[in-house]
Amino acid sequence: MDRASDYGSEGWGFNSLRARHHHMGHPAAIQDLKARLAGARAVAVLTGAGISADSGVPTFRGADGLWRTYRAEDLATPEAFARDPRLVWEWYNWRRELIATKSPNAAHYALVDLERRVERFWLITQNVDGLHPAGGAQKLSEIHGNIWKVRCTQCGHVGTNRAVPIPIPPHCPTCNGLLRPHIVWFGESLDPADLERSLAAVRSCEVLLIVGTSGIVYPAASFASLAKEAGACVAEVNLDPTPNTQSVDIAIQGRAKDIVPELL
Ligand code: BJW
Ligand code: ZN
Repeated sequence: MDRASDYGSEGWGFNSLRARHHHMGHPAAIQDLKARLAGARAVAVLTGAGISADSGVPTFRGADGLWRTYRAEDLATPEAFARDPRLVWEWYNWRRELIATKSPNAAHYALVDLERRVERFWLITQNVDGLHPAGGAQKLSEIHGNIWKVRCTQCGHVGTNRAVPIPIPPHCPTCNGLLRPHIVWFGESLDPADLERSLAAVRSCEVLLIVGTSGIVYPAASFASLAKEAGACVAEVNLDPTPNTQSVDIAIQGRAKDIVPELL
């Protein structure tokens, strides 16, 4: 048996190319995605904590995601805040202090380049750290809110507050009510306008690029399949496999700050 028939020359090339697209930062996958992004007139991007991990911000479900002994699921709920607003604010003060020292990285900046290059572009971020806007992103929805914004539990007033640490408990400048972070906690609805804008982008894009999210928190977790159903090419950049990895068209394993700039 000669070498060609050994491997089955026909199927081998195709299958290996598809398989390679699921391998670690392989040049073929990067080139394929790069070409698709260059040719696309409508691009949507979904980011999660992984893109900010490269700026030194801990992820939620990583080993460094714990504060004291609490998980995000224990603190990021309206029930936790009602029970112990001081505890929840102490957690946010810890994170505000940490995030205040961090800056956008090459991946955040590369996405700003993409925003300027693509005719119809929308960035959907689950991150509340504000590093996308800090890097210059303009066409974006921060669907889980922003850690530098506060909202009054009495009158609903929303304001920016960059105090680090914020005096606990913080009070509303207009009605003196208790302030809470302007962040979407588990069991709370996303802002309807943000959600609409994001769904429209996901349903009408040619390419959906998903960067650094574990893909388990809804509704963002449904965006990959929505885009796929609408006929988009769906690509994922992540350090590790996720529930999306097997179903996306292009999966690239690697660090956001290394891979995303290479896509432009
Ligand atoms: C790298 C990297 C590097 C690392 N480079 N990559 C059952 C079914 C369906 C839905 C539900 C359900 N049970 C409950 C729900 C609803 C719930 C939900 O989805 N729960 C799931 C856990 C199951 N969702 C909600 O409640 C949402 N609201 C809603 O659905 O309203 C309607 C409704 C209400 C009630 C019931 C049902 C429906 C609201 C969700 C709000 C989430 N908010 C949080 C907390 C904010 C607190 C704060 O930040 O202060 O937002 S949760 C937390 O997770 C945070 C994040 O934005 C979000 C996503 O996490 P992310 O970004 O993916 O981070 P990680 O850490 O999970 O992953 C990091 C990834 O990066 C990893 O994959 C790494 O490999 C990778 N990585 N380094 C590239 N260098
Ligand atoms: Zn108020």
